[in-house]
Amino acid sequence: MRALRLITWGEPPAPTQVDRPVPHGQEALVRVEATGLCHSDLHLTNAPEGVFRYRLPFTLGHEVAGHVAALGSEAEGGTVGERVVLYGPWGCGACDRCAAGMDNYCDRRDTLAWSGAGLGRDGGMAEYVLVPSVRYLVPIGDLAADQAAPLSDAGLTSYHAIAGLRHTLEAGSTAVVIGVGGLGHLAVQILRATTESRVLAVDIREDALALAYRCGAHFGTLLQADTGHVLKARSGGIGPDAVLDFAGTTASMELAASVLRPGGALAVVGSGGGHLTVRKPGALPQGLSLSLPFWGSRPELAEVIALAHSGAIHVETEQFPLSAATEAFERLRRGRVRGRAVLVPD
Ligand code: FEH
Ligand code: ZN
Ligand code: ZN
Repeated sequence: MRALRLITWGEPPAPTQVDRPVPHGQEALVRVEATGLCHSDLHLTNAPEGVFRYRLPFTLGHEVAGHVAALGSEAEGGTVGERVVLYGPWGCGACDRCAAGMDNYCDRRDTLAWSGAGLGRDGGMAEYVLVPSVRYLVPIGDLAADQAAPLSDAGLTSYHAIAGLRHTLEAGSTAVVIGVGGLGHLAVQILRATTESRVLAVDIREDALALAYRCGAHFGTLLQADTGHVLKARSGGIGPDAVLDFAGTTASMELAASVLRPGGALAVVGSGGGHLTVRKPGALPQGLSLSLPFWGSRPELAEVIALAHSGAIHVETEQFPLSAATEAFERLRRGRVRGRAVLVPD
């Protein structure tokens, strides 16, 4: 079968022919229908040796939807033909966190040479993907694959980040989304669907602000010198109750800290490599809650899929055939993807 594999650190992934996997024991084999492309895939393919603890080679793709093609003899549940999305974080499978479906916060993560499908283990930028257990599969019913796949990472990560600051999102509150890309545009929709907050969006691109409005943002503004004043004014002059930073740069974090209301919450989701100084006494708002959310739990993924089934969230996607993955990577690298890029095996 065809697979896009990371073979050498620092080199682009290579289209490769590999044997179609055969599931044994509790494993399940999924026929891939769509796999989302994530900024983490860019980080992976740019990284020199030693940045990630993963063993090469492996197939990329950690945001995967398809249908069950075969089951190992000891698979507990699962049905051949069932349409599913992969719960992407794969932990040790034995600690309390993994037992609770929170592989994203596995207690033994630092001992593992992988983070999940396409992250040290073979992923879904291929015709088939082998999954260690059906517990990593979430049914999607008749949801389109290009909708379901991004929900397993972009959607789940946004949903989990919002869950961590929901305590600030009461009626009359204001939430700011910095960065309206693959994750941010879903965060806007999830906020509108699950809170009564006023939602303000910030981005550097006009077309991203247009997407934010289509997703239900009450207001959008380009990132510029007076953005802090604009956001404060748009949040009753007292500042937003919560900021979701999908950029994660020093500028975005400092903007968030400069506008947040005392007792507010900042979730830094983007891996922009920025930093924020925490000092007391210091410039950060009193009572600030800071979170660095990572992916989400399996139960949360089922909740995201249910939200999509309810029609509350829709993923803006740009589809590419798997054979055009190089173009998709380049478009993402240049910030020229609207919403989420999705690769479809051709
Ligand atoms: C995965 C592995 C490592 C870093 C970041 C990620 C995210 O893309 C998962 O959402
Ligand atoms: Zn990702
Ligand atoms: Zn674990």
